[in-house]
Amino acid sequence: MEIKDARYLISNPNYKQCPPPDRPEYAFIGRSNVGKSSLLNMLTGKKSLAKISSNPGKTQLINHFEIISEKNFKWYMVDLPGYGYAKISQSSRRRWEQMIEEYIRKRENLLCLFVLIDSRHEPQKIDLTFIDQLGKWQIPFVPVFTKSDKNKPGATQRNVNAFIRSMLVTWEEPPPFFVTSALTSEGREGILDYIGDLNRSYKKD
Ligand SMILES: Nc1nc2c(ncn2[C@@H]2O[C@H](COP(=O)(O)OP(=O)(O)O)[C@@H](O)[C@H]2O)c(=O)[nH]1
Ligand SMILES: [Mg+2]
Repeated sequence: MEIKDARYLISNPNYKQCPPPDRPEYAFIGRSNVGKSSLLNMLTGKKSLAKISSNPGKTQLINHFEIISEKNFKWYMVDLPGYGYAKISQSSRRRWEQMIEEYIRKRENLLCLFVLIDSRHEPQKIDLTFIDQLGKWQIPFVPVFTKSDKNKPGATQRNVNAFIRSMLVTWEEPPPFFVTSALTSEGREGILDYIGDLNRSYKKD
C-alpha cells in the first residue's frame, strides 16, 4: 500500500471527542520514548508529522492523523501517549489508564493496535503485562519491535525471540510481528501492507 498524503487532524483528551468512527483506524502505543512518533513519521514519509518529543510523558492526548492512500481512501492513524514514564504523578497515571482503556475498548473503528517494543531490551514486564491486558479485553494488536538499527547483529533477533517466547506463557500461538527502524525504514512495507489488507476487508463489510 502507498500513502498519498497525511496530515495532523486533532488531539483529544477523551475517546468520545474523537473524529466520527467512520473509517479504519490504527493506533500506536508503547513505553514513552519507544519511538511511536518516529514510526508514524517513517510510515507516512513525513519527517515532522508527529512531534518527536524530547520530553517524554508530556503528551497526554489522543492524537489523530488523517491518511489518504490509493483511490483517495481515507483512514486514521493515532499516536497515543506512552506508558511507563517514571516521573508522573499517581493521578496522571490513573488518568492515562482510564483514557487508554476507554479508547482501546470503546473505539469501534479501531482495527488494530500496534504495540511498540524497544528491540534493544530483553522482555520487559511492563510490555508483557500490557499485552496480557489486551488479550483479556480481546483487542486485536501486533507487536512492533523498534530501533533495530541500534542493535549489534543478532541482538534484534535474540530479543524478539525472547519476547515472543515470553508471550507464549499466556498465549497459545505466536502473534504476527514487525521489526522496524525509523532510521533505515526497515519494516515500512510490511506494516503498510498489513494495514492495506485490513482496509480492504473493512471496505468489503
Ligand atoms: N536510531 C533510532 N532512533 C530512534 C528510532 N525511533 C526513535 N528514535 C529516537 O528515540 C527517541 C524517542 O522517539 P519518539 O518517536 O519521540 O518516541 P515516542 O515517545 O514513543 O513518541 C528520539 O530521540 C528518536 O529520534 C529508530 O528507529 N532508530
Ligand atoms: Mg511521541
